[in-house]
Amino acid sequence: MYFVVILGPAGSGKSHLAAALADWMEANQLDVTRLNLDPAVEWLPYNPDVDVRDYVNARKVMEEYQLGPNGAMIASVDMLIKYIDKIREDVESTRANYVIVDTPGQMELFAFRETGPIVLSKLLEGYRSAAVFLIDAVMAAKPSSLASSILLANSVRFRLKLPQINAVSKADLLDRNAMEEIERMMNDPDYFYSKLVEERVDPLQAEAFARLLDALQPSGASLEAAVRFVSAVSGYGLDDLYAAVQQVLIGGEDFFTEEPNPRL
Ligand SMILES: Nc1nc2c(ncn2[C@@H]2O[C@H](COP(=O)(O)OP(=O)(O)O)[C@@H](O)[C@H]2O)c(=O)[nH]1
Ligand SMILES: [Mg+2]
Repeated sequence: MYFVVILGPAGSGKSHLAAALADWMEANQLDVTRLNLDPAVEWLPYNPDVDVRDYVNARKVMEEYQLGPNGAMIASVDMLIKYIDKIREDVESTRANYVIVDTPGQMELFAFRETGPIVLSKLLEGYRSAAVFLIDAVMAAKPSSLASSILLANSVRFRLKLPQINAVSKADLLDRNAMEEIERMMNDPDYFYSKLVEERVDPLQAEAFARLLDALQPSGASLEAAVRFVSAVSGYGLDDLYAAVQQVLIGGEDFFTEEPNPRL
């Protein structure tokens, strides 16, 4: 069993991508389980095979403990710890080759608190897994918001410690030029710096960011340096994304360290 964990800020398209990727994989004769890990979601664009809401439902937690939406979400993720072994058993009993994991809409309440990463590591323990972090096309189109999205992507990676593929979602909203521009910024820190300064970001901060980007992105043609574009609406890039995921899963966790960045 292999796990593909879909991550990204609220509204970045995690649930829709989980649905589209699972459908794409099934259309290519792969066996997929859809796991919804969001206790607060009201509606999903797919039918989950395993659903945490069967164990913990944020709406009920809200009513029962008289909490607001954020409090209920925090309490719900905390409660998931109690059920994660059962959820794991439910997933294992599906005997699928791949598990697509759709994570809570409110990523900050999941990835950056104490219990979210514990829930995830208990779920994934002993299995090969890859994370896909989504950057919303709307956020990627502007240099300063692309920079903050990249910082966020790296923060999540620090927290969850999974091999991570970063992908720009909703690519159907971008034309070819916009994609090339994003690709160029992400692959060329000096160019990114100049675009940030053009946008009136403090040059010292822009320079610090460019250096960080340079240090964080493995050099050359490595898998992780490549930006991917995907669309759940048009299906654009699903084949590339699957290929990248596959490479991570087959290469295992050593994959990213095969070509260490000579600057580090
Ligand atoms: N244009 C476009 N919109 C999308 C795409 N994927 C998701 N959306 C929209 O983005 C919004 C948030 O999507 P959702 O999957 O719920 O995001 P999540 O909170 O990260 O799970 C919804 O209104 C979707 O219709 C896409 O590939 N293209
Ligand atoms: Mg969602």
